Amino acid sequence: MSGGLLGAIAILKKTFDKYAGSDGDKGTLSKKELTVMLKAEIPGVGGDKQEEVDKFFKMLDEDGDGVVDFNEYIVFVATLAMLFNN
Ligand SMILES: [Ca+2]
Repeated sequence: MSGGLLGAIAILKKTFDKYAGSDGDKGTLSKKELTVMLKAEIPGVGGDKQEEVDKFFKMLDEDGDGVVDFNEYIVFVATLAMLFNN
């Protein structure tokens, strides 16, 4: 799988796995993992400020269970895509 839309999806999954696997449950992003991901992948969105990270985390963690799973992450990526489209 490379290039095109499927390639993009594979990259999204790989990116999630890379950060989600750094501590605890490999299927979810903790707030710490999300912070690292924001800083590395989307510099300039406020990953340096704890309140910005908290805001992002709250936005991503739709079911409020304290971790971001793959579905919640994909919703976030789709939201980013919509922002870029405007
Ligand atoms: Ca969640």
